Amino acid sequence: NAAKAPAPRVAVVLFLLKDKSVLLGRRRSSVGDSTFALPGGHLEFGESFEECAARELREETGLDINKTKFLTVTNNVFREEPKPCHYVTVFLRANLADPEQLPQNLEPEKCYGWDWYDWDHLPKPLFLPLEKMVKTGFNPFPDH
Ligand code: 8DG
Ligand code: MG
Ligand code: MG
Repeated sequence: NAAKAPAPRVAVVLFLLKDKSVLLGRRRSSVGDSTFALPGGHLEFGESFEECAARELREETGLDINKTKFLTVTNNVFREEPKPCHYVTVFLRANLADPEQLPQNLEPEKCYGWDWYDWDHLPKPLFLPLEKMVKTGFNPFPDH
C-alpha cells in the first residue's frame, strides 16, 4: 500500500580501509539480517556526511578516523522486508586515525561482531546494497 509506505531516509555508510581490507559487521536487524555490512546509520539533523560517518563508526565500534572522503550514492528500496523501507545511501571512505586501534562491538543487539576482510575475499552473504556495488566492479580504495 503506497499510501502507508514510509518516506525515503538518508543513510551514511563507511568503507573503513586498512591495507587491502575493509571493516564489515554481520547485521542483527530486520533489514538484511545476518548479512555482512559496512558500519553506518541514519543521517541526523544538521550533520555533514563526514560527521555522520565518524559518529556512527564511533558509536558502533569505538574507532576514530581521518582522511574521510565522499565516494558515491546509491538508491536502495527494500520492498520485500517485513517492514519495507527506502534508503538513499551515501558511501564514504576513511582510514583509521590510529592503525593500532581495534574495533569493539559496542551495539551487540545490532551486530554480531566486526572484523577486517580482504577486498578480494569478501565474506558471503553481503548486505544487498553492498553486494550490488561489488557486482558492478566498484572499488573503494584510493588507487582506483
Ligand atoms: P542509527 O539508529 O544508529 O542511526 O541507525 P543504525 O541502527 O546504525 O542503522 P543501520 O541499519 O546500520 O543503517 C541504516 C540503513 O542504511 C540500513 O537500514 C540500510 C542502509 N544501508 C545501506 N547499506 C548499508 C551498509 O552497508 N551498512 C549499513 N549499516 N547500513 C546500510 O544501504
Ligand atoms: Mg548506528
Ligand atoms: Mg548501523
